[in-house]
Amino acid sequence: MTKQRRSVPGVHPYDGPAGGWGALKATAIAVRTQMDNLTAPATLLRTNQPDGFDCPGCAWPDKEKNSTFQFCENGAKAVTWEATSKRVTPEFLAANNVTSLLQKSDFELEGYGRLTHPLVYNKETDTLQPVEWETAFSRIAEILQNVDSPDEVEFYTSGRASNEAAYLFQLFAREFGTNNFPDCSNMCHEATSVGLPQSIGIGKGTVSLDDFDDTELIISIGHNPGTNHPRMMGTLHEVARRNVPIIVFNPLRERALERFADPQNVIEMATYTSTNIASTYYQVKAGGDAAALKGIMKALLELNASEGNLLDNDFIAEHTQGFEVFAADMASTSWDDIEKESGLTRESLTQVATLYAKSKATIVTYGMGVTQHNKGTANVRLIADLLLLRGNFGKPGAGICPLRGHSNVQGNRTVGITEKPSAAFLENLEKVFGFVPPKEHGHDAVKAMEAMAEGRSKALICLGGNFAVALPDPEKCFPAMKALDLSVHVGTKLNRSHLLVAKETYVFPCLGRTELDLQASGRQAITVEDSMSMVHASSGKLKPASEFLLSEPDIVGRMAKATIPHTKVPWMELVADYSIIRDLIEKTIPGFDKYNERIAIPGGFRMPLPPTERKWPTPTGKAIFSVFDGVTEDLVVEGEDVLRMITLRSHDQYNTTIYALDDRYRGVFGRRDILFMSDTDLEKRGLEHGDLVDIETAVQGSKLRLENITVIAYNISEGSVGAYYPEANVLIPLDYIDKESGTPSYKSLPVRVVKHAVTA
Ligand SMILES: Nc1nc2c(c(=O)[nH]1)N[C@H]1C(S)=C(S)[C@@H](COP(=O)(O)OP(=O)(O)OC[C@H]3O[C@@H](n4cnc5c(=O)[nH]c(N)nc54)[C@H](O)[C@@H]3O)O[C@H]1N2
Ligand SMILES: Nc1nc2c(c(=O)[nH]1)N[C@H]1C(S)=C(S)[C@@H](COP(=O)(O)OP(=O)(O)OC[C@H]3O[C@@H](n4cnc5c(=O)[nH]c(N)nc54)[C@H](O)[C@@H]3O)O[C@H]1N2
Ligand SMILES: [Mo]
Repeated sequence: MTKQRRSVPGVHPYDGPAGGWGALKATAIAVRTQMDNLTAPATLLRTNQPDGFDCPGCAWPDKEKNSTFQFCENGAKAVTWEATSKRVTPEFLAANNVTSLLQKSDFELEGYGRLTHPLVYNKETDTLQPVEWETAFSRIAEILQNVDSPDEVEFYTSGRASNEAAYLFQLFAREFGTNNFPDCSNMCHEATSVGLPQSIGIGKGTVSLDDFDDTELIISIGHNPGTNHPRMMGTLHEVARRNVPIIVFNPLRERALERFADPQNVIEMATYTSTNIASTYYQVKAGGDAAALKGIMKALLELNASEGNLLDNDFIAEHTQGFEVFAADMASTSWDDIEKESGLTRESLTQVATLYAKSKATIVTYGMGVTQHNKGTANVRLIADLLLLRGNFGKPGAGICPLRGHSNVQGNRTVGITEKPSAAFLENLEKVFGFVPPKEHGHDAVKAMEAMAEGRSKALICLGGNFAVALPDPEKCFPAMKALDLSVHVGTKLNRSHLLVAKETYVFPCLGRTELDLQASGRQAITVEDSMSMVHASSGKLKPASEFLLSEPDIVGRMAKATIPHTKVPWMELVADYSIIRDLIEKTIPGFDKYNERIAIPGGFRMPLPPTERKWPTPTGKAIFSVFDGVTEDLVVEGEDVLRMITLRSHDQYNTTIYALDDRYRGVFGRRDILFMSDTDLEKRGLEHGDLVDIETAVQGSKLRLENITVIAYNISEGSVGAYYPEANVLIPLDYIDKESGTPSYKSLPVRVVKHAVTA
């Protein structure tokens, strides 16, 4: 029986499947509002084509590089957003000072369009104004040369940067003398980068797209592909149509995981039908996955004890260690604790174990719902444990599939963007370039911001991104940005981090993926690595948004050349021809043999993934079972009224970039000031659908609050609530992190929700 509810402006239940005609319509709108009608079709058709550019939307790979255009609504939004005909001109910036721009929303700021000129902040007029590139570089060099220690400078990377730009950026920082590399990965899949090597020896996924053709079971935990990896929906759709079970663990009912109409499927489009995706949907509690995973494994061990032969004993004996201790921990974990913490019954978890025991090849896919918790790293190891029990590595149709974020975030790591470089890599740099790189590990994202807030770091150089808005706790981060001596931002569009100006601030506009990159040796291609470790070339064709733009490698190269007086790196030669950068990557990083030759092949090549050959680059050469202590992933806060808040991406956003104010599949339109809550939790608090509420952080010592939010009834697990990122970041303390990986726990903040006190 559906409940009679009051109507709330902008909230209308969405009953259709995800995808379908709605997705086509949304694409048409994205094109119409951002681009010139003549260039748009040709541009979109070049997305992910052999001679085209890699889609900046996400890191999901492409089935066949020579195939027809793979349709994706949110990829189209990412492309049209970059290829927009709107511009932020010097006249616009003269007429709108920084203080007034800071009053605008993130949505409005990026909506003004592409940056056209290199800019410097003028304190007197409080405006950003054009500056000559070389003037800017020499002033930046002067400031950087005068810091007390290179470790007072932070080098931030957002995962859109190409391998070539990222490699030059790390070379710049390391020759300058620091390993301070805060990056977006520190807020994203760091738990994977830290946890997986401990289990299987490498911090990357092990599946390829072909594995989805052979798999017999998919377990999907904590990711929302309908919005964030829409091209994955094509794959899941195919798998579901083969009647392969897809078991979902997610506190929210995400429509695309329930039902999807593939816009490439002519019959579904013509008949308005769709395909069910999840075979079973478990609405786990936010932060309850460790308990759920332990429950599945405990049940599997119990079934194995009674029925026998349900584990891959040969695999466990030959390839792993630590099984006995692991099994003892499962035995001593109580079903009561598992049920309470996961919100799921023993019966349900045993059903999953039964299906898992039947499957000869299983893939586990996961995203931010797993990594962004206090024990995110331990969660990732639990997923590896589950797969190890039945030998689900190194055979067709099986493996682990972390869904990466930014389109080249994985590549950035591979080419050296890490605050914890290996000794071998540093030795290679020294051998090839002849400078001595710093050995001491540097700052990750949270540590960098803490150092800035405490005045230990004085300068910040950002290769893309929106650092201060992406991190939690703006109350701490925003003043820290303003206290810097210098901030430099390389970006395509204006955002809040650019406007939180330091004593001196420069904003540099760069070429985007879609644009033609011409250097002294001719048209350049860049390379990226997708979620499945495929490295391939990308090259844009569009006329750049302005004649003053430089490419990212060019900006980094010139800044480095100006800053490091006796540099050992021939920066301008590298900028003139990116294939020389690739040669240097090949010389200093394993796995890039014949780099230039192999990217000439459409589709590129795969980076080495030893676990796919059942080789385990761990200290002992074996895959390792680990023990998750207890069942709780996050800080325990006493009190019946404490809820777990998830921060979410809407369908119309790319991280801090808000394309529009709708979240179609969740039935929210034209607004983002929403809190999703279950009927039971509304009732418990005497609240009604549509009430105004205030949210208070329930972490001890914190007074963070977010007021005037509209709470709406939603199909979300009891005890969990959801709000939009980045607005809800005001509630998350900066040090509320997974200690092992440093990742902020954006996905299960303890909060209290009270009715908004109306002041007269
Ligand atoms: N269009 C678009 N594409 C994107 C992005 C974007 O913002 N927009 N961002 C890119 C980036 S950087 C990233 S990292 C990825 C992010 O892609 P996702 O990993 O899909 O990220 P989120 O939107 O944060 O969604 C997390 C999902 O986890 C669920 N969840 C939350 N808490 C829990 C929990 O405790 N347990 C479980 N099981 N589930 C939970 C939420 O309900 C939600 O469905 O997408 C990339 N692609
Ligand atoms: N509460 C909460 N907070 C979160 C998350 C969450 O789930 N919840 N997710 C976290 C995650 S997973 C991530 S990855 C971070 C994202 O953190 P970031 O990567 O720092 O943020 P983005 O919003 O992706 O950055 C957007 C900006 O990038 C610039 N840009 C776009 N394209 C290009 C380009 O081609 N080159 C350059 N140089 N610049 C470009 C534009 O100027 C744009 O304004 O946020 C994190 N923050
Ligand atoms: Mo991310």
